[in-house]
Amino acid sequence: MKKRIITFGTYDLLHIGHVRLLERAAQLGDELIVGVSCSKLNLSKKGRAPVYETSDRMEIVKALGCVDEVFVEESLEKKGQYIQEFGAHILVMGDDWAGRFDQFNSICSVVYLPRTEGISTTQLIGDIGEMVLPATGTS
Ligand code: C2G
Repeated sequence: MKKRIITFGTYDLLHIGHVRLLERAAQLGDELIVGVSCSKLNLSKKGRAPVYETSDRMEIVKALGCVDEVFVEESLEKKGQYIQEFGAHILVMGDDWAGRFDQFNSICSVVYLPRTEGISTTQLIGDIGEMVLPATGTS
């Protein structure tokens, strides 16, 4: 039987931290399924809309060699439903969510993987903003 891994995320402005998380998740089993958070969910989680729309983020994640399937994650509360629907054996999350999804240990294994240090979409947006509009010095 194939071991199915499920993970979730927004994956906006895909960066090396995202790729490393997905590659490590894929190594835990045979098939990797990714729930891509819809823009409305991201707005409620992070207080801003993603740069890329949901369908583009899904297409980008699906194009990665380690990803087998993508679907829209509509709500954080539906995780148990998605795990069962896709027959996932392991739920993988970054350790910024450590402990938050332990209740799903009753239906699958829950694994938190360490995040890649020093990079995030929020930080990238800030860095790009500074490149476009360099901070003006006073000297
Ligand atoms: N990640 C990482 N290293 C980083 C940044 C992100 O390992 N430097 C991981 C996160 O821990 C997460 C995945 O990459 O597992 C996707 O990151 P986000 O797009 O920021 O996901 P998030 O918005 O936290 O969505 O249902 C839960 C949410 O949908 C998770």
